Amino acid sequence: MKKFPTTNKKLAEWVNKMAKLCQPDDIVWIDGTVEQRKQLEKEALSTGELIELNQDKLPGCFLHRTAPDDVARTEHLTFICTKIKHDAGPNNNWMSPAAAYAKARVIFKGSMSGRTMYVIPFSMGPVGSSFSKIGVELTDSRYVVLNMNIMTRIGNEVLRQLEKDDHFTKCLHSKADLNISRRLILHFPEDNTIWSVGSGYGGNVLLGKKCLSLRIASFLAKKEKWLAEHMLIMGIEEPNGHIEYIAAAFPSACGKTNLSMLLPPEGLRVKGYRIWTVGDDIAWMRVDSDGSLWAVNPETGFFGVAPGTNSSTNPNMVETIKKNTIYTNVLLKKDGTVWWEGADGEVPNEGIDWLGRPWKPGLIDGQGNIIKGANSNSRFTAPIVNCPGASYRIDQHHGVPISAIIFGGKRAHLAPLVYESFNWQHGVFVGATMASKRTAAQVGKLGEVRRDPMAMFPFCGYNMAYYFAHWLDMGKRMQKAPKIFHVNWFRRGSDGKFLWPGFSENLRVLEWILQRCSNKVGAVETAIGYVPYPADIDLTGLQLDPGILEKLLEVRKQEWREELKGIKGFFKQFHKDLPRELWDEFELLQKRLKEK
Ligand code: OXD
Ligand code: MN
Repeated sequence: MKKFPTTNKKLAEWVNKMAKLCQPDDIVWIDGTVEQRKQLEKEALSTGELIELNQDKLPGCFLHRTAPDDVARTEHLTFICTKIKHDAGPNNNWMSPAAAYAKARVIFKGSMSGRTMYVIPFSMGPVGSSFSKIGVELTDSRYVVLNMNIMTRIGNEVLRQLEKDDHFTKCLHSKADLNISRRLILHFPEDNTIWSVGSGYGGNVLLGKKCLSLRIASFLAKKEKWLAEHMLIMGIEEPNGHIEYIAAAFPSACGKTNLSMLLPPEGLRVKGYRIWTVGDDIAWMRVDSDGSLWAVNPETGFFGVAPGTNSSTNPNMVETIKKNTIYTNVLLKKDGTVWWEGADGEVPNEGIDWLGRPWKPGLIDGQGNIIKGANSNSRFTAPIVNCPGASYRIDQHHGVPISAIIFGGKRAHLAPLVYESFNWQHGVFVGATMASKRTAAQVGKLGEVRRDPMAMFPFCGYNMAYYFAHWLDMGKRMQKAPKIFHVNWFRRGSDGKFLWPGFSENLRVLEWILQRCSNKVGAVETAIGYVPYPADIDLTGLQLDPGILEKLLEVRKQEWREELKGIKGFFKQFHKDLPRELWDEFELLQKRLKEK
């Protein structure tokens, strides 16, 4: 056996076994040092995996281009492989573990020949915290190593931890030939194993992120009685200096990142609010000895959507991505900086598009569509410590206490700007019936409304009916459960235009939510939950036409009666597994909607 820098026999044996399968020319252990990172960057520049950007304007920044058909998560090629199909549920594609291993083994076989296999020990969550989980990713991609270096805690400190604790998620990734017909993202929750092959897109290959921190973690969380959620975590510092923390779930590319780092609008800034970002995508939450829910962000970086990011939508992100950032599939400008649709400044008059072709504004493809400079799901990977609003509690082993949980989606009509659930059980119903428009973060038809309970539909690593039951159970474990709210920044008027300006103005809604949490304001009881009195939303400094707030807060019973049909159809696919409590909530809502 080759000499490895670990005393963990299980780890060494597994690395050897996978190397035998993939046949790399060499095996390199990632130690987390700056020297090793710099060496890998140098190699990636020489192979073309990375392109160096203008180091005066964007120090430590690089550009990467993926294969043209490898730009988003491929949910149809993503599988949960449990022994019993029913355990994966109607929400997942399923393959038996034996069939999945056999199918992927053929693709992995010899896939790393002529390449190096990198061994990345990583910790999701602060190393040694009781929240944290360790994984080891084997990959033949330097891009993956360099991204994991931003997104997670990696290297020797994790290896040392593995000498004390033998549990880790076995993550195997190979680009293979990047062929979509030989691409598979396989999860084996019962073996604590992930196999991903044939892709180089972050969501499919940074295995600590969606694969471990959501799909595998949700499975573990049910067993161990905690929550692994697709949620941002943010601290709202109130004018008196006290910080309240909230967690919020929105489907992919619906604004979690922007909300998690908003800057207060002028009218509220004078009151003294500040926002502290703990995380923008994933929350791991546990009930602590005080009976409340505490959360950590298991990641250390942002893998954010570039298009639309600018100084008015997200000024803190614009600051964050000025250094030590890896850009993927954006436009390369002549001066060695980058651009995307909706970026700051003028549209450049020339550049190299995300496919590596010369580009200028106004180019049209064969079907008459505008050719974009950046892919709609182009991304940046940036360290959270770069963020001017990064919370000082990011590394705390204990996390932060959560006062409110917010669910939301993009709904053009149905959902009002904000409403509060009646209690935890009703809140679980609100989360379980979430729906949103499909975005560019996943391959598929853009714009169609799809049900996305708790924004976890693509990420729940087991039967979602059991997941709902787990949420109901978690409510019973807490003495001080967070209140649950629903928001919709995307309601449109009869002219088709958004009624609410969104972005930093959303703090006005968060302020109401916090006031509800501390029982400072009353609310209107409606069929769907508690809705604000218009006067309780502080609109200072915001030019909103008279009557618009009332329109935003309106509960239109006829639309909700229509919605009941969609909810019923969705629930029915879980048959008798769906917790009775959710059918009870359905019937209560139906009854309330019948009343005048
Ligand atoms: C993400 C996603 O990248 O949800 O966070 O797709
Ligand atoms: Mn996400």
